Amino acid sequence: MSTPALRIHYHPASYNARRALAVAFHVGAPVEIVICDLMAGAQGTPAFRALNPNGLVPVLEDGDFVLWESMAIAQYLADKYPSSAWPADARARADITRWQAWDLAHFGRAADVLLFENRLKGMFGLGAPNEVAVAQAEAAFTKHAKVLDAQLASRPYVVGDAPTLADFALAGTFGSATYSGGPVTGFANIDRWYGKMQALPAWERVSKT
Ligand SMILES: N[C@@H](CCC(=O)N[C@@H](CS)C(=O)NCC(=O)O)C(=O)O
Repeated sequence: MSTPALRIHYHPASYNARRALAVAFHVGAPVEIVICDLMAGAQGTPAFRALNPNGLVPVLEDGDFVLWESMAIAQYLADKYPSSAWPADARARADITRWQAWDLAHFGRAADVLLFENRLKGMFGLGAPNEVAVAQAEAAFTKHAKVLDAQLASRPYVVGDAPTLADFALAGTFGSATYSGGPVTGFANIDRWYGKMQALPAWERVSKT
């Protein structure tokens, strides 16, 4: 019997999809990429909504197992294809999960407001950015980036000496904030770390996918 296909529904404009795909490449998961054309509304079709009722990418299919949410996909692939990106040690895993949770609750929330206000509104004809929302998100992003910058002052990656799922999650968010014109400058440790993340073969491969 042949191994069921491992498919990731992806769009290059989605930083959530890109960070999940970067983990797939980094851990060596043999993923087949299925482009979900967000610009043409493919995420709204009944076939796609049967996979993800939220109508969002990324979605992973592993045979009859369907998984959405980029962090869950990254973790599933990292469990399936073991590597230093998801060490077996309980404390290391808790530390990685801490930063993923922090991204979802704080850092990524601020970055998502900037993405919506500064980029997506213009792209989809939704009007001018709300200046109050932008100012609040910039202040929140700066506050959180200081925390990340301090964490990276004494270590090359967020949790130790090698890139982990925490780095892939946070670098995705940081890249999104850069694209949105967020307040990303002035963080020397983040700059050094983000440069190393961008130079990873998996990250480079995603930037061409
Ligand atoms: N929390 C989700 C967010 C997924 C998400 O927001 N995907 C966006 C692209 S970054 C999307 O598919 N947007 C399509 C739409 O809003 O119609 C994850 O981490 O996977």
